[in-house]
Amino acid sequence: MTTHETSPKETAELAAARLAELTGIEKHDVALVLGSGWAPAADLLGETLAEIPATEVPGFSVSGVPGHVGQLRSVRIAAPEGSSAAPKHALILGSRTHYYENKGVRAVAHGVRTAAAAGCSMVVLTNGCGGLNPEWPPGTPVLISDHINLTGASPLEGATFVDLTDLYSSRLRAVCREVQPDLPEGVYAQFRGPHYETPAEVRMAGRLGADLVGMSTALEAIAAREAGLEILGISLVTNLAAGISGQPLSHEEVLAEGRAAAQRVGSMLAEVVRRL
Ligand code: 8IG
Repeated sequence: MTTHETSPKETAELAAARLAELTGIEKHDVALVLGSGWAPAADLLGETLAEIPATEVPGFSVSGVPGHVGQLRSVRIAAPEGSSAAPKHALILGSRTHYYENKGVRAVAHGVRTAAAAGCSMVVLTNGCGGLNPEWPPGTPVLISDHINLTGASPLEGATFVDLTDLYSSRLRAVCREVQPDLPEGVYAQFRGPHYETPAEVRMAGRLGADLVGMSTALEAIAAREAGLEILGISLVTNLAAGISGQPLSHEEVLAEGRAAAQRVGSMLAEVVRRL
């Protein structure tokens, strides 16, 4: 008898099949990964057709982070007003596995791989992050223009040489700027976490060219590119990075800023997704 190890793609295909069965939606068009502060945006996107605990779908596990909801939601998004386009089906991944949870890179990449297997051609990766620019107060949404992966890890296995030029689609960034012309752009640096940075590490990230620091997104974006998805990345600055304001960082502050900004960034995101 030959044994066969299930590949990440096969696990994602199993998850997508189960998702289709549980939601009754055969194909999704766009996926959204909602990070810290973004969960309330799900309610503004459209009509919820189905909501499923992520734990009922192969490859997903419970999230250990307060403020992260472990639900998968299927939402019907109407076309923009005046358009005759068909409605879209959005798959909202309310749970994200972070690299710092030590569940491995397969768990980190499973959500975007499932999105691709479910038929999505695009993924919107959102996160809450620390900001280096003192002119971006907490509550500022920032388009991710590029990233610096400081985790030392890759979600790809074997000799998989994937091009990361224009990883964060300039086409999709332009759609965002149609909705909100003054939306700033920045480079996102992914640290491993779960501790926040020291002020010296934040200065280092700044010298390397980062404007934003966080603990997600970069590894997911790499896996999404491999899976053939077009990627939109949007950060919500929920705190100034360590040493920028002189104030200590707290997860409670992060959640409070997220709540305060949720309505505003939520409706912006809803309008962006209608136009995708
Ligand atoms: I929300 O200041 C949030 N996530 N690494 N640094 C890092 N991740 C974060 C931060 C931050 N704020």
